[in-house]
Amino acid sequence: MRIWRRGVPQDLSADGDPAPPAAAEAVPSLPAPSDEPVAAFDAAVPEAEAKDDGPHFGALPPRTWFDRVMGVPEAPGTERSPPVVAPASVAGEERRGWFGRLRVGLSRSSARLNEGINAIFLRRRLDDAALEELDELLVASDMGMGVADEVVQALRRTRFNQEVTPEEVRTALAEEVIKLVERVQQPLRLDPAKKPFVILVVGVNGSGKTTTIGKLAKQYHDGGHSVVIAAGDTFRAAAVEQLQVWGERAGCPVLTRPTGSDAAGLAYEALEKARDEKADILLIDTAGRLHNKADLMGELQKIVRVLKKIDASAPHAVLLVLDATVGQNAHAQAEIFRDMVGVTGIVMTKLDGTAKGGVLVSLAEKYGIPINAIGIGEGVEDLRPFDARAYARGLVGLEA
Ligand SMILES: Nc1nc2c(ncn2[C@@H]2O[C@H](COP(=O)(O)OP(=O)(O)O)[C@@H](O)[C@H]2O)c(=O)[nH]1
Ligand SMILES: [Mg+2]
Repeated sequence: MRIWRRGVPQDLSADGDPAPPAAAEAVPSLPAPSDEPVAAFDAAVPEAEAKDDGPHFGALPPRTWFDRVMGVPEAPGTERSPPVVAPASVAGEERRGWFGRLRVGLSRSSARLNEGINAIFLRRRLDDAALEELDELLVASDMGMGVADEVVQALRRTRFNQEVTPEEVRTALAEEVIKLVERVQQPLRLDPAKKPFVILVVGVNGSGKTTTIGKLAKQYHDGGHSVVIAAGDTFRAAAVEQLQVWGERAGCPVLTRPTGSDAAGLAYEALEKARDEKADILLIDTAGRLHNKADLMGELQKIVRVLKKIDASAPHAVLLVLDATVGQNAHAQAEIFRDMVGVTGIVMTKLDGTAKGGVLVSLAEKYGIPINAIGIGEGVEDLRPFDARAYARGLVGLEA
């Protein structure tokens, strides 16, 4: 195994004494959302990962239901994130400050909702027909029937047969969304008693696992924690290279093995190494796509098993990374990974690239799994703890 530190490969055995870890009491979780930009980080993420689908172990079998849920493309290498372009109405908006950027990020979702709300409620009484149209709009926006019914009932109770403005409907909608998603607002909390605090990152291919690990590593490192990264997606060469670049930027060692190696073996060595070095945090990347569900489950469960041989309480967090652009497919993914390996929290990525940002609401309602953080872009500052109010107001296009 090789360990990469600031891009320089070193043999683990010849690594000498590690630097003492930073004070453990600093920054127990991701920084709270604020309008202050996080440490400047302007470099773009390399495109290699998006282009190179990496080697596969033999030919892929025909697509199955599992493949569709897991986002396996018709032909390898065809999956793409949609381009991140804000609609013209907000394109000029200053992209500074987290709340502003969140609002811009969610603008595809809010534009779709608002067009619908405006069309229904401009100079119109709140009658049965209008409420029915609103219900349909909300269900179509991926928010789920629960929130649709709540909003419709709340408006029926308070405003039936009165004139309502689109603005009032938006505000009522935001309040209902806040109520629903507040329950899952829960930052990823580190436990300083667990050293290292082991974070296993799972999710389908392309959901944003590697990028999220890079962002977390940089934020934790900048917050004074010592971080070790295990490049556990040994299925794709590009994933390893991508993590090495992130590790170099974050100033964190990245443990790697050649493509096709046993990921559980790597995870085991990484935990031993992180322990020896008295690292605060170990982040473990995983492959998102294997030949089938049994292979994927086998690999993830093996990783968990070997970690427990060293620390029976590890992994201390299992983060499921979900791509918001897949819409309702996120539900099936949540179910699969929850049943396969257990999930302690969700990171929802790419809320900036989709009109389906409402899926977070139905996910919260249906599964109640904590949402630890959301991603609204590819830069390190684009990952923050989930804030129910900011999200809800951004989703309907209101100021935070
Ligand atoms: N727009 C946007 N792109 C993201 C976000 N998170 C990840 N990505 C991009 O999604 C693509 C796949 O991410 P990657 O981390 O390689 O996914 P993995 O296969 O799960 O490890 C990359 O091009 C990332 O830059 C996000 O929050 N917003
Ligand atoms: Mg990856």
